[in-house]
Amino acid sequence: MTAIRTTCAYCGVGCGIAARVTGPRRIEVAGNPDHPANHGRLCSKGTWLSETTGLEGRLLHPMIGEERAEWDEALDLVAQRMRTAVAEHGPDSVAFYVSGQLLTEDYYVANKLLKGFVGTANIDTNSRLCMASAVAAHNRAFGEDVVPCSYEDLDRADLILLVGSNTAWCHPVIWQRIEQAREQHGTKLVVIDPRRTETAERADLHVPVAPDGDVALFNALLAAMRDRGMLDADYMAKHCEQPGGFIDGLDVAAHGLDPDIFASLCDLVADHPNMVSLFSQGANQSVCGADKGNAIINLHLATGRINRAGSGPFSMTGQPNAMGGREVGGLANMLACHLGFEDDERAAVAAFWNAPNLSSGPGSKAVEMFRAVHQGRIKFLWVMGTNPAVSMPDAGFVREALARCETLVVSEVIAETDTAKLAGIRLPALGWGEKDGTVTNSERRVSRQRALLPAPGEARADWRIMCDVAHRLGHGAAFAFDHPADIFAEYAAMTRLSVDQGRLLDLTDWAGCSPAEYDAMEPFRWGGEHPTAGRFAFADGKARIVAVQPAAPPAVDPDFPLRLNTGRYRDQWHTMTRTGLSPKLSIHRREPLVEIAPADAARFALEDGGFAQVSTPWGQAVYRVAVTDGQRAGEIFVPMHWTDLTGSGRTGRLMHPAVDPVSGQPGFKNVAAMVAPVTPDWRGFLVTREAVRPGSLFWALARVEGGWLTELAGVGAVDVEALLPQGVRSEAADKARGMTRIVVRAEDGALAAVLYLTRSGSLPDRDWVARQFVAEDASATELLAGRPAQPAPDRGKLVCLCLDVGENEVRSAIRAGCARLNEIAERTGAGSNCGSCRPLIARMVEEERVLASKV
Ligand SMILES: Nc1nc2c(c(=O)[nH]1)N[C@H]1C(S)=C(S)[C@@H](COP(=O)(O)OP(=O)(O)OC[C@H]3O[C@@H](n4cnc5c(=O)[nH]c(N)nc54)[C@H](O)[C@@H]3O)O[C@H]1N2
Ligand SMILES: Nc1nc2c(c(=O)[nH]1)N[C@H]1C(S)=C(S)[C@@H](COP(=O)(O)OP(=O)(O)OC[C@H]3O[C@@H](n4cnc5c(=O)[nH]c(N)nc54)[C@H](O)[C@@H]3O)O[C@H]1N2
Ligand code: SF4
Ligand SMILES: [Mo]
Repeated sequence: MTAIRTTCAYCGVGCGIAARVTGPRRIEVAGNPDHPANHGRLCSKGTWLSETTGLEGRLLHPMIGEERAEWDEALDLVAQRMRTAVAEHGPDSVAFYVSGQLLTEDYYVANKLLKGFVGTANIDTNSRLCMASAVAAHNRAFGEDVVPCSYEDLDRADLILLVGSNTAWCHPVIWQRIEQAREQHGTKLVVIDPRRTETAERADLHVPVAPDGDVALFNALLAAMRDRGMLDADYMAKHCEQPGGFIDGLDVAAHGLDPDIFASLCDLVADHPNMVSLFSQGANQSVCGADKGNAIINLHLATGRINRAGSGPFSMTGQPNAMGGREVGGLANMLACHLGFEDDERAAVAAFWNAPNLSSGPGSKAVEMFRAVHQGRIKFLWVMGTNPAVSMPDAGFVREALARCETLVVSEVIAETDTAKLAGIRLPALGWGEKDGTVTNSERRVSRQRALLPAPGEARADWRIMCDVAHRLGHGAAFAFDHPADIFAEYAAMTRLSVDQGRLLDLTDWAGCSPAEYDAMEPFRWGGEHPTAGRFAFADGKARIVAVQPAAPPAVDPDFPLRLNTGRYRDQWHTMTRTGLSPKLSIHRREPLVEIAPADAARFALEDGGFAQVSTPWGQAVYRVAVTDGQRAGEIFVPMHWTDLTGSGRTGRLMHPAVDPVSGQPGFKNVAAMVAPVTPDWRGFLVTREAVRPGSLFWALARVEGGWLTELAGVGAVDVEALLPQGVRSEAADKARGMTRIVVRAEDGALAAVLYLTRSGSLPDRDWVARQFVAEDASATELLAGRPAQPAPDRGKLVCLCLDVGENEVRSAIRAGCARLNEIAERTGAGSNCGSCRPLIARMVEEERVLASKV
């Protein structure tokens, strides 16, 4: 069995994978030691890709409404609807909403078709929700959307600032690289985040910035460096344009932080000229996200900490191909190859594509686009590789827009996503492990994704589906691609236009590459380690320091006095359509929590482990309560992952649609909100073979081995019949405690469901019940009792997914004297494979140290 080298499906780190096919739809995944992005490392999500290549839930055939259709019929209908919309309402009545999870080849075709041939720039991408502010900041500072750093800079930096990034969870392999630099090189780490995340816990300094306080903070930091004589006047004179008086006018006292913390931050920054600032959604997803990006970049420019080893402002990309999408013009305000809508750039693009109909100017950005759909101005919308019914702000409104759209086409790998359920036409796409193409990671490194498995059902590559429609629209000649290599070869040739315009994006070495060369492609990085080292992309070759000023904080609404922050869990990916199918990845967090400070929990009468409704002017959602001192009073945090199909904690419905005026990116991290306790009459959980959606006051669906675990709580009578499948039931009830336990067996004796409900008592250990569900010798008596007859040693919650190590085993090792992560790994195995649990183990070491010191 030879390994096939490919790239991970998930985040923008872009880890190389060596995968082996071990059976029908079965693969084994390992890190590729030769890939420069990860040198063999993978996090939990990459490691457990093997649990997501089955056919469960897949969309395998084109569907028109609820009817299965032939490809020809579906494609004819898509083309006809597009043609009619254009003929009756003009090209701007057509829109595509695409994704940083498409491959570069898909993205290139989507953009060429819509902007070049349909004649509208109404193509935007979920990167608008993700990277748009960083793009805007790059354009303003560098004259082009270029990341001026590389991963090697992390190995050489003496100080790393993480701004608005939960790196240990969201870019875990970058995190491991940072950990290695700290061990080997003594690199210092600062985390700037309102929450004390697992990332922040591990830092030398955690700076608990106020929500959206980053511009004030970085401006004050710049003023402090000015006062300490740390600015690099020489560098600025040679390489920067700056607005007169901007730096001189900055106020060092305006940081809004505890003065001691600010002083420590200034000392660290002053003492370590080799500094990298990594930033992600705490910076980008803000109504002042572009200004945050420029505030960070300004500090680097003014101190000359850029374009040299170990230094620079480094925007991390979220999705696997957020960067590739930006390169081929996935955003509504760009053309392909980093070109804009200036006359000469438009003319160059029109000539290269031989495009009769190139759009004359920018199209609608995501939030505007869905507004136009809602108002009926957009009649035809094609969504590919994204789930806007969940992930767009004000998702309730977006659902309404999708439901009323005359023609909604969705290209998906999964049959029933929240968005796909609203589509009139569904087209089955090839997924990760089935498709071929390229992705570009955070450091501009282009890598191949390669097919491992045959196409399931009738699924087709996204680029192929669009080319088939282009043919039907009469544009066959411009879309005569037979292989993704043909598309890549054309795109690479097109980067000549970028070079001609003085831009840095240059893939011309790959122009006209053959399919054989494409197949053999090794990961390569455009622009080298520091692409802006020679010059910046403005005509004068200089960068721009941008005069950014902090915006006034929003007025406090007495009805919604809290600031709601949202983000990610370590082992779930966005709307959970794929990671939600993996039992391993579902262990870490099985339900959505509202994290709240102890003082606020007291103030709003919330109990740890109870339930709370979070409301905003836009909607409501119900979560389990987690009281934590990682959260500051006045601020709460919820995950973005749960949807109408997976539970009551549907965060997208809570988000305001306010956007950054420059970038159009929504402010997902700072929404006015309120919490209130929810007191159900009963609560419980259910394990079933098929997913059940109780729709009760609180519920959350999680994958377990062999089935699904549903947490639920509600008021009034429990509709047990609606929850349980057919079969032979045994039941135990304890009226006094209002306890009901039901075990259902199928005709053949196999366990079909287990339900536990209680009004006031405690509930059995979920992990134990879930294990019984797949155990050969599961005993109904034990299940009804809610515990094993012979209690096994309690292993505690599973910590290490790879080596199957529980919390209590880890704690015993610590108590037996293991203090370093490597010792614990050697002793128990925990943290020795993917390493995603290492920050959690580090937290336990710290907790045990505190406990021991109290004795
Ligand atoms: N496990 C996992 N990994 C992922 C993803 C996933 O879904 N799951 N998605 C990928 C994608 S597409 C993306 S974009 C990235 C996102 O990666 P991250 O940006 O690291 O993730 P988030 O959790 O969205 O937000 C990061 C942090 O910003 C903080 N923050 C909130 N407001 C502010 C503020 O005003 N200032 C500052 N400085 N910080 C603030 C939040 O408290 C949060 O801890 O992750 C990628 N990796
Ligand atoms: N509240 C809140 N909301 C947020 C964020 C936040 O931090 N807070 N973050 C925002 C950010 S940064 C992002 S990136 C977005 C992500 O939000 P989405 O892009 O909506 O989330 P995903 O679940 O990744 O959706 C990808 C969809 O594409 C499908 N898919 C997978 N592979 C393929 C393929 O090859 N072809 C096709 N056609 N389909 C495929 C998947 O099944 C899935 O339904 O969410 C944004 N929304
Ligand atoms: S860090 Fe994890 S999710 Fe991101 S690319 Fe690497 S293995 Fe995949
Ligand atoms: Mo993202």
